Amino acid sequence: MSYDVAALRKDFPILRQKVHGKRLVYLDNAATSQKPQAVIDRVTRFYEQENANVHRGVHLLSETATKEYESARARVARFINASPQETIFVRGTTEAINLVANTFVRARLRKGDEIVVTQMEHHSNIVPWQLLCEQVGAKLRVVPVDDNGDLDLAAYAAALGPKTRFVAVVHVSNALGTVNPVQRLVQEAHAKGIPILVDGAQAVPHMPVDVRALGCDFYAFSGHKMYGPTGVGVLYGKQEHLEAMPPWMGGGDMIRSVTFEKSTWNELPYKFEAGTPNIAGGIGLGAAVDYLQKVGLVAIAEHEHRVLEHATQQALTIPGLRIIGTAINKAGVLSFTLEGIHPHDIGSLVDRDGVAIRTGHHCAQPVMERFGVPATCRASLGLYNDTDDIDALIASLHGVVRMFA
Ligand code: C6P
Repeated sequence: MSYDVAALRKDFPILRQKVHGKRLVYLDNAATSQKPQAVIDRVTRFYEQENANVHRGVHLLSETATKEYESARARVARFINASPQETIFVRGTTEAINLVANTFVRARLRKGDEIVVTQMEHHSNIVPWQLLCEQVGAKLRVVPVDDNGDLDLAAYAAALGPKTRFVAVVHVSNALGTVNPVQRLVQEAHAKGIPILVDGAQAVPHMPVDVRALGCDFYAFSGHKMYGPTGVGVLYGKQEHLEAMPPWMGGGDMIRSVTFEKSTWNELPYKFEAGTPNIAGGIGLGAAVDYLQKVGLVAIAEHEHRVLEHATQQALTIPGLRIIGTAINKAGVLSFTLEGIHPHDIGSLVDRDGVAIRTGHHCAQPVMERFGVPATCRASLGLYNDTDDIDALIASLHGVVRMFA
């Protein structure tokens, strides 16, 4: 069956609204995606009919909530080819990375050691490592990107040395759209005995992800960028690592027994889930995964690729437009500047035409510096965007250029 974007758009009630009297053209999916009716309904049904705390009660509602929450976890686990024990519900990518920094990596990092990251990381995959390095006296080593926004693979191989204790790389760059050759990066790190975390925030909504095929030790992503609720995300970790890691946050649910002398920890994945979790969020994420699987990740990837190609061709018709990030293997991100016009002005002007894009440094200041710009405009695609959305953006940008001419 061919990809029916018009039908898919109808699944997203927010897209029916007008913005400043114009059809909403939502091109800020890398920041957060919109939610299909199926996810909205699932969260509503939980609160209307199933709401109770999980893993605690013997009453029917609590049993139902627990069953639904754990069923969601199992479906999310299958979605990335992991086991439920290896699928830890967290608040999002940021929390997942901080968890790994403060448990697995903290335990093995000593003064003078190194953590390798890349120049295209989101702040969430820089700052937790920086904080840890400062506390321990370790160093961050940064692998550069070239003028297209591709990772310098020779520099990556060279950065993995005897002092490297950990690698943290982004799967898909939120600022450039570059898709990194993660499987290769994992193999090269493992060949030197170095564990590796992959930040998959911008990959999971756009392409099939199989954590076992990738071979990575940890994989982090956020529910809200993959058509699920905010406040829920996933840390995948290899079971052997998670078993060996100390807990991070202490509280209810993560313990087996507590005395003032000593506490013992719950089994996986609960050891890392202290306190009442985001139950509605987890159940909503399960519905988002069901939705994504129904549409099909391969079909979504192909569709978004076609729309990105159209966007790239059309963007080049605009005088003074420079695309930031021209890697050969790109996901649906078009970052650009317009000569002599500040990105914030562009963002505000296209908004008047109903077009939502993000402007700024996209929480990736080092990569902005690499390209010599303080900020860019960024159009980022979702499964419901079509070439009409792109044409609306392009027409609006032509208007901006005319206004400033
Ligand atoms: N990027 C963007 O507009 P959280 O906030 O924890 O859900 O995700 C953080 C994060 C981590 N890694 C990457 C590659 C990301 O893109 C993001 C979030 C958004 O690009 C908001 S800054």
